[in-house]
Amino acid sequence: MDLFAEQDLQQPARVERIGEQALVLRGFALPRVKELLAALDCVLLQSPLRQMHTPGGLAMSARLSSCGDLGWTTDRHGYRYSPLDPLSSRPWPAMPEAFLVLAEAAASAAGFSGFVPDACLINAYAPGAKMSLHQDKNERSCTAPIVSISLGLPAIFQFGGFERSDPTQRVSLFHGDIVVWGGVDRLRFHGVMPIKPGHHSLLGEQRINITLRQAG
Ligand code: MD6
Ligand code: FE
Repeated sequence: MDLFAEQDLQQPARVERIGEQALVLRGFALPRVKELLAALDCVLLQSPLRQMHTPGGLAMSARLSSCGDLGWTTDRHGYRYSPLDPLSSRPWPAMPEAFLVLAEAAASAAGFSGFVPDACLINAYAPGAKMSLHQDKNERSCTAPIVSISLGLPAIFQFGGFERSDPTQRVSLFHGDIVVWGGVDRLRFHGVMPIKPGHHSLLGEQRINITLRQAG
């Protein structure tokens, strides 16, 4: 495993294994946070964060946006990837180079080489917002890795099994941490506990999660 992969500071990332093919790379994004946030601002000017509803009609508590060739949306008609932002009926903003470079480096540090994401989902959580246990299965491949970047306020991530009722591990995720998982772990149930109130020096009262995927 290349623990030094393209980090600015040539130091090994602190790695925690949470599954056979699931790793937390502590602080992996820290050297790139400035570029990430600048790129994120640019994306969100074009496709702003918005409230979405589950097919069952429930409002999601995190606000969402996307960038890349495909963006993830949900409404009364179901969950899906779409090349167009339903708010603007225009293509989603292009995937920023900074996202691509960091995601490839993180995937490769976690043992998944050649990761070229075509979809990027952005979740923004205010204190109290959460993500219920779910599986990500709208992507064409159910083994390709997902790279998940955490920014801002900390979260308690729940990482479960292959049934919703399976026990979950609770993993704290902090500003700059990256989770990468794929292969045999890819269809595990997972979620985010309600975000605790707090203030982050760069992001204020929110947590941002950026997930990069090969969806198409
Ligand atoms: C979040 N993440 O961390 C929600 N899904 O806010 C996810 O739902 C997720 O982090 C698939 C793979 C990685 C993830
Ligand atoms: Fe997910």
